[in-house]
Amino acid sequence: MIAWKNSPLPVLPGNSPDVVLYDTARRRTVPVRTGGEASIYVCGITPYDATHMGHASTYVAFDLLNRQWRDAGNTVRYVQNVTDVDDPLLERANARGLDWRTLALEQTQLFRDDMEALNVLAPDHYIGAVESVEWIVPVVEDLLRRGIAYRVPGEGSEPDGDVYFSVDAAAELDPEDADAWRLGSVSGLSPEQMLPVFAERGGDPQRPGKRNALDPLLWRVQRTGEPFWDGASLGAGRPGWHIECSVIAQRFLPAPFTVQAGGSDLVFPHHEMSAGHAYACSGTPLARHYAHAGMVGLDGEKMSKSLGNLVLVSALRSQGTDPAAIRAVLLSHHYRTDWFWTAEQLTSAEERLCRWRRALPLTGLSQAKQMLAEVRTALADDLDAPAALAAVDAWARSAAEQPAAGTSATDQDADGAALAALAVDALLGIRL
Ligand code: 5CA
Ligand code: ZN
Repeated sequence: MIAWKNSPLPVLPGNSPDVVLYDTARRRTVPVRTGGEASIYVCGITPYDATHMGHASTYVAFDLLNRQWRDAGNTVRYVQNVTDVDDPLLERANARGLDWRTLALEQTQLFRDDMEALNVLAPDHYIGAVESVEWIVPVVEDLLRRGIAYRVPGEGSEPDGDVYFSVDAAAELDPEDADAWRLGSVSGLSPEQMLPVFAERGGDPQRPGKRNALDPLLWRVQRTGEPFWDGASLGAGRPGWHIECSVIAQRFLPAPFTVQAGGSDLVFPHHEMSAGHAYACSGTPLARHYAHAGMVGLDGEKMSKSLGNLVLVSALRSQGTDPAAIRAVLLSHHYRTDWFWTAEQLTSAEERLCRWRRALPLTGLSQAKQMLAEVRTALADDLDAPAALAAVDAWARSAAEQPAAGTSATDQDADGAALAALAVDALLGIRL
């Protein structure tokens, strides 16, 4: 698939320090060592009701990491998927009387437009689940051959032949390997804690014939009325969700890549199982680090397509809201906290951008340099965007109180304005 368009990323004088990041799998903040080559996979949308503030917040969070890495002198490889075939997409398409492909294309385009407006740097590879089916089939065949996957017999309305991943077989692959995947490696949850979450997030613990209730689906054989693909020896069908991201990430990124990312609703089972699949396939961990963004809610509930309590980026844009102000609201919360969207936050963000824009012609070079250094320090500390915004606020106050430029502006002052604008653009993705 094609991604969206990037506006050029400004290059700043000097470099950011290396980032420390909270790693979900280690349950602490760790230095991220990239050796100059960073790589990230951010789980993409299921395109049936595109870009609410929760999605936007997650993509802006990891866009900060992308920008921080680049400013620290890294090359960055960035991959994102689109879950363009899945149960909820098929259900929504049926409800709207649309072909599922039409709905997916329409919503994916809306998402691209929103990402471009929010100034999120585009991934290098933007890959649909549909595009990945032919890569997934041989991987599932191999897992079956090696006894890490198994077929479940049909029962009731379920046909014969769905393929499941054996979490127990995968966990026993190499008892000597300290980096081996075990159930819980990513989420740190016990099986008792996993069970209810698994059932909530697309798993089927009750399916008869499974070896372990937590085994996830790898291949769903064809059902009447559902889309299907040639599965070679697996039979016609479609892939499970976790294997999709696992295979796409392994195909386009090094093994292991630097950071597997997404919202915190993906820690378990999605990232746990994607990591398990990758280790079972390659004997190498999927990623070095796992990073997760907090959940955005509205009126006391998690914002979600299934609940329908959505504030859409596209709806605000069509009402004339400045996308930079939306971005400023998202950045005013630390990426790991859960928070609720309110209209008042948008008003405050608009006022904040006005103050920054008014300060620009007044700043001196040294004030801009100090702001740049403080923003870099804040972002390197687990992407502390609220601290970065506070640094820009302090700069704007000091420029307004002690204007360096004005009636007798010097070249230096013009350089200060240019540097301040570049810093806010390159590091925070906000154009003044
Ligand atoms: N297609 C899968 C990932 S492979 C998926 O979860 N799609 S999604 O459309 O439901 O979500 C897209 C991204 O937004 C995911 O990274 C998800 O974790 C994140 N996300 C979803 N809802 C919220 C929310 N309320 N707050 C923050 N992030 C969210
Ligand atoms: Zn994913």
